[in-house]
Amino acid sequence: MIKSVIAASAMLVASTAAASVYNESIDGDLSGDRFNPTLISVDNGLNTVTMQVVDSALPGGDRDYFTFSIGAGQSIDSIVVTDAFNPAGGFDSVAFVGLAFDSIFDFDPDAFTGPGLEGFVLTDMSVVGTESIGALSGGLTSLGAGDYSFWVQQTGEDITELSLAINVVPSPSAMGVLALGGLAAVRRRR
Ligand SMILES: [Ca+2]
Ligand SMILES: [Ca+2]
Repeated sequence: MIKSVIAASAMLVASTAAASVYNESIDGDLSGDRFNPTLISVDNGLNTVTMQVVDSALPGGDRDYFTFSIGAGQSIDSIVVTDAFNPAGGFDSVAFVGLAFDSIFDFDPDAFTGPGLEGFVLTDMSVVGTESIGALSGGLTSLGAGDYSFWVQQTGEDITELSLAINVVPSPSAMGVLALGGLAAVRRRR
């Protein structure tokens, strides 16, 4: 029975998979309205969001906002900018990525002031491929149940295409409850 509990736990971990949960080239442009971000759904595993932004300082520019919820028993253990490049082949591949612990973004992107911005990264090559959860969250290493919103923009005239990979895992407490539940079941059956 202990073996089967361990096997069940291993399956839980193994069931986590990488998935593209939103890609603007397929799913359309993400919202530019910070009070109405595009709602996406994430699940355990690697959730990849791919978008393009350009020139938010001008009327024809494009900001992207999206939001999602992390459920009870889940947490985010890493956020990585997996790619950032200029599709036109220009040099400017650096965009701004900010995070709020909310389903909207109170922070005003034009005045660059206001509450709600927990942290941000600029997608230069020193950031691409590296763990950014701390920079985005004000130093946290794990983000638990709640609402989260991302704000992505580019203040240059070249398009930046970038991908974010958000890794969602069963939270340690949920794993503990699962294991304890399994052990309790073992004990009951003896
Ligand atoms: Ca976009
Ligand atoms: Ca947009």
